[in-house]
Parts: sequence; structure tokens; C-alpha cells
Amino acid sequence: MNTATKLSGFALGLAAVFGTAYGVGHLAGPVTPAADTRHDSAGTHSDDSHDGGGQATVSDHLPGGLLVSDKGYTLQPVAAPTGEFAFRITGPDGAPVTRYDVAHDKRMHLIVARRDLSGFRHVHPELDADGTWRVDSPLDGPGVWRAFADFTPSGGQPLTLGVDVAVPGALDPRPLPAPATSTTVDGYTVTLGGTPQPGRTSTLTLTISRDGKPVTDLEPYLGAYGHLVALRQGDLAYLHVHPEGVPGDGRTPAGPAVSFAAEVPSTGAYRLYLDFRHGGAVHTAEFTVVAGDTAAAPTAAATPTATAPAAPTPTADAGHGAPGHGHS
Ligand SMILES: [Cu+2]
Repeated sequence: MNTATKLSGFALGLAAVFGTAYGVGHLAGPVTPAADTRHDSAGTHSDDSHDGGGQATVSDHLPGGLLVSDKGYTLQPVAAPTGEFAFRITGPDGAPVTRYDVAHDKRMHLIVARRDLSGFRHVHPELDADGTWRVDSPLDGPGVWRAFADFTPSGGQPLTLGVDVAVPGALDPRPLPAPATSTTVDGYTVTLGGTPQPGRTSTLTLTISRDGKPVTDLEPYLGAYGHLVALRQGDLAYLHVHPEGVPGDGRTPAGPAVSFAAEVPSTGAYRLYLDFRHGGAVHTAEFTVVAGDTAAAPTAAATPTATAPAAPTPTADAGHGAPGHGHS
């Protein structure tokens, strides 16, 4: 109940944000077709010249993953054989991008989660010569999924674009699991220390044990002892959180604790997904956290709506000429 109330308010807040964002975009010019802008200003619009370099857009004020197209780059799913997921990134010139920088050991990180925040997967597609990325489909079941492409085009800035992908079948929406500071996965117990606070950096520490013993021989995965992704409930805003320290730097232990510097953009519920590697396999531990709210646990006593409709005022009833009847 408490959470639902908060989300309603949150959704309203987002509507306001988007309204503002579109307004800004209109004033600043189209987000994607930089070429069009140049056609329009084919004369001598020296005041527009700063647009080409900075590529400042509304997205500079948004978390990642909310836009399907940003800074001239667009995420486009393409038809693929059954069991495969394929997509392209088109660039400012409209052609598929074929050159990417390596980040965290890979040129492309594809993250998918169902819109109800279940079914998280983090995979690494292969690039065809024509700019098509292909991977065994990580969309495990029916529903609407959000697919996030996290990449850096060569010569450009890091980007995370997101797109909805529908998988046909009977929908079985699952409620977001309650906030917790401990979870188990594949025989490991993972505990979470710290609470993210909106607008500032918080340290989140995840500690891994197995059979009651701390795990001290974590294996590097994508250049780190852990990777943490946070998705915001309500719009699936995407945060890729970076670990503190790297394997082999002489000061970062291989467990049992992995720390992350996290900054979330708002209050609200988030689902955290920790990928870590041990025993030759990658494991994913999941947590629900509520940012910026230390009294988040929903309780009956904390639900103000329960009392609101309970007590009709005597004065209102008196005006209807039936005194006493309404109060029996
Ligand atoms: Cu990745």
C-alpha cells in the first residue's frame, strides 16, 4: 500500500519531468536529426554552431536506458530466427554502427529485464559485418521486456539505449519482492550493506559466502569482481554501478565483500542485480531496495489511507435532515 502510494506520486513526478524535457527539446531543436538542423541553417547560423560539438540533449538530465534514440544513435531490434535476438545501432548518418570501443571487456553489453523486473539477464552479443548484433535470445518467457544496449560508439560517448520487446504468451506478472538485505543464489548467500540515497553517492557493499564461509577467491568477471545494475521500478531507468577497485591492483581483495559507489536519481524502489563469477560460472544475486527511505517497510500502522474515509462529519449529515440515522 505504502509503496503503491509512493509510486503514484513518482509517476506524476515523471510525467512532469517528461513534460519539461519535451519542452526543452523543442526549444533546443530536434534530438536526433542533426543533419536536418544543418539543412535548415544552411545559411549562416553561427549561433547554432555549438550544437554539433556538444550534442547536448534532454538526455543529459535523464538516467540511462529511458530513450530508444539519443545523441543521433538509435536502438533497432531486427527480425531474427526463433531463439535468437538481433538488433542494430544506427548512427547519426542513419547507417548501422560497426565500430565500437571496448568497455568492461566487451563492445556491447545487452541487459534485459521483464517490465515487472523479473527475468534479468546480462549477455554479450556478436557483431556481424553489417552492423547486426546477434545473441541466443535471453527473453525467457512471455511478457513485455525492456532491452538495454550499453555501448560506446568509436569516437563517441558511452550510451545506454532501451527498447520494449513483446514476447507473445499468457502474461504472468509478478509483484516486486519485498526489500531485503540478504538473498541466496546457486548455493551462495549474498548480503547487502548500505542504502542508496538520491542525488548523492552511497557505498553499497555486497558480501558473498557459501556454506557459511566467506568466499575469498572470487574470479574476475568483465574486469571486476562484481557488476551491479540497478533498475528503477515504474520506468526501468537503468544504472550501471561501478565497483571500487579492480582485480590485480594490489589492494582489491577477491571477496568476500565487493563495494560499489552508487548514485540513484530519485527516491523509489529499485531492483539491484549483482553479477559475480565463482567456480567458473556467473551468478546473479537480486535485491529490492528503497532509496532514500529508511522507514520503507510497509505496515498497517503506516498506511494513512486506512483512516481517511472512516469518520463522516456530523455537520454534513445534519444538512440532509436525517439526524441520528447516519450515526446509529
Ligand atoms: Cu556486459
